[in-house]
Amino acid sequence: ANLARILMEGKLGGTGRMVILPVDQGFEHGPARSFAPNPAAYDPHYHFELAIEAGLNAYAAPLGMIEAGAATFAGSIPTILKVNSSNSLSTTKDQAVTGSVSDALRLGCSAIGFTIYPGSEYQFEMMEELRELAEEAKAAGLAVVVWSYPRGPMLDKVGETAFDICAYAAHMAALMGAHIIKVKPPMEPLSLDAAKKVYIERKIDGSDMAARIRHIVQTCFNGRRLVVFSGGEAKGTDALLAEVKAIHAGGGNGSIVGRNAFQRPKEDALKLLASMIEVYKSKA
Ligand code: FBP
Repeated sequence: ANLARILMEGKLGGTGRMVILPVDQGFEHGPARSFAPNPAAYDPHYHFELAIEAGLNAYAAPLGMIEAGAATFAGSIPTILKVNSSNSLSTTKDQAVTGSVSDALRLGCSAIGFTIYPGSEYQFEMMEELRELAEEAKAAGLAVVVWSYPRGPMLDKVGETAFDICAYAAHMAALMGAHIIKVKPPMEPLSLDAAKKVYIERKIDGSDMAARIRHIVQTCFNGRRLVVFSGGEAKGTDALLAEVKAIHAGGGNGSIVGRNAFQRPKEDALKLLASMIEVYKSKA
């Protein structure tokens, strides 16, 4: 029922497509780097309002952000409690558990969100933490959203988003029982070295973004699990919409876009989100 709530909410409700607003960048990257471009975004209420006004499917954030808006916005939009977090002062590729299933239930959330870093020195601990939290969340009727971001000593910056590595990470999230899988947009690597350590031979088409997305969908149990793609650093509207069109054409389920939405003035963000929704509503 909670997964259905996310899928039925907002302007894309019932289409199988989703746009979600994630705001954990204050934790992951720091407050000024995240919110100084649009200071209204320091206020947790701003993000609830943005997601609600834009007609999004859900809003995802760490405990403090959800708590700060829960009393005012309870029941207005499905929320995803991000239950682990990293920060840019850390030198390790790991995250701390910063929320619980009982927090999610107390705050009326529809899902928990959890990051794994396949490839990191801490990947197995992260996966074990996810296993426990996902079991508890599912027993309580909550959906499980997994941010699966490859990183660690084997991978350089290019390898982290190489499409077969990205597909590998998405598949592991599906194997861990995620209902919604979140990965970065898959790229054709310029350097194959990092990727080759994992896959000796590529037998799949990665010629363009839609083909790469199609492969990610394939690895998410041939579309039996939902997969959404993050927005990344702030970029121009045209570049973002081109990516969204490729996600749609490749059969991806949608976007989970933070900085590209909350770092611009609200009116611009609402326009951008409306255009993204139009793409996902159109015939693929
Ligand atoms: P953006 O759309 O701002 O990229 O948000 C997506 C996201 O997954 C956030 O939830 C998270 O804070 C951030 O990207 C992490 O990115 P990275 O690990 O590359 O710093």
